[in-house]
Amino acid sequence: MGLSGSSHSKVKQARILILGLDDAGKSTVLYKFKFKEPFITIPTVGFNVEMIHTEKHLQLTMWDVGGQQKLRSFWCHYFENTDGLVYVVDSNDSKHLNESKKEFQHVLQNELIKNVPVVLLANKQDLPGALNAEEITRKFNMKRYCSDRDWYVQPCCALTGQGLAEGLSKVTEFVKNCMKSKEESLTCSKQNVRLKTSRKV
Ligand SMILES: Nc1nc2c(ncn2[C@@H]2O[C@H](COP(=O)(O)OP(=O)(O)O)[C@@H](O)[C@H]2O)c(=O)[nH]1
Ligand SMILES: [Mg+2]
Repeated sequence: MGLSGSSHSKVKQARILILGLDDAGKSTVLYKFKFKEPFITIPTVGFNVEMIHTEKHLQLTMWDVGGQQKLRSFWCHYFENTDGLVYVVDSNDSKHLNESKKEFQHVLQNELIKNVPVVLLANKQDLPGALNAEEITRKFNMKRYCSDRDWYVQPCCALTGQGLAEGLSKVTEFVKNCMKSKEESLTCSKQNVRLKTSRKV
């Protein structure tokens, strides 16, 4: 998380990672966030990255990283300094839900992702077999695996954009909370340093 711009316009930057299995809809989500238009995606090899302003003083850099099995071992190279995780699930793909859950839990266990807030997008709600948000919450054991962080499960359809604005505003809210508590703990530790130094004198 950093600051940029002149002293008049301090824009806070946050780094958001979009992960999930291949075909879950990550790139569709990213481009719908960015352009609000339907977008034809091709399988992502490597990553896509876009800057998105959700508020005047907050810019999200969103990284959409390829989710094919052979690419998943590269996910961890993107973990450092992550301020928020968007995990995209194809709620209609019952065959791959367990695999998606396993990858999700693997990510959460990483030390670099500790306490990072999560918005899980239960995507493809337009399809008839899609599990709803409650079912996905239960299936992904969110209460247990995300007990150390802010989390939210948002049902959506990335093709039409339904539910995405709510998902993005949750990401923004969580990131702002995190920034606030980091700033508070920084102020706290500065005060402690000042106290310790003044005691020495
Ligand atoms: N029916 C439906 N299809 C979707 C939705 N979101 C994405 N798709 C389709 O799912 C496929 C994979 O999407 P893509 O964004 O490339 O997935 P990625 O591999 O996770 O980046 C594409 O054919 C998309 O058009 C959705 O909400 N509903
Ligand atoms: Mg993609």
